[in-house]
Amino acid sequence: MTTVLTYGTFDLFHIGHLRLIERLAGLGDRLVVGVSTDEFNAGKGKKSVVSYDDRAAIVGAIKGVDLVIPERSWDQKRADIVEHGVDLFVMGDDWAGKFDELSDVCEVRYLPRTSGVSSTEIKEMLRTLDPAHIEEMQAALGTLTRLLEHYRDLT
Ligand code: C2G
Repeated sequence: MTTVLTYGTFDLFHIGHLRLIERLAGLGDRLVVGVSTDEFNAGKGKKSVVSYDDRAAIVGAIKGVDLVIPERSWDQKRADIVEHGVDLFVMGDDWAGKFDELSDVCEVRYLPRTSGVSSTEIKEMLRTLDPAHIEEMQAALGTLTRLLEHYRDLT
């Protein structure tokens, strides 16, 4: 019985998250996923679009996930590994080397990320659709148009 553990925010759940979870489910018999709480994210200066309860529910419903635990702090990993009898701790390679210090209590591995998708990029796209942003763009367009008209009159 191999128990695998990982952590993440899993905000705006996308194919990159799914591909990672599918690969982790294939590496062991039991998969435990730590989902970062809204308070923990706030401490990191991050705000998720989707609440912790909903992110945890979504991750918990993914085939292959056996247990979802709240991630409340950076330093809970070692205790979680012992508490859940973890054999293999895995993160995407954007965290490469960051958790090597845990290799005295279990195997630590990093897997290649899925390229071309991230919650940050999705948020950026959503931001451009934000009415306030559209207003800003319209104001800038108005200024440009006036400038061009003024320039045309000069020439
Ligand atoms: N991921 C991936 N491919 C992507 C995006 C993310 O494989 N295109 C992986 C990340 O490498 C990570 C997991 O999906 O292992 C979750 O990513 P995030 O939700 O961005 O989580 P993060 O903010 O990195 O939180 O204590 C660790 C933190 O909780 C990690």
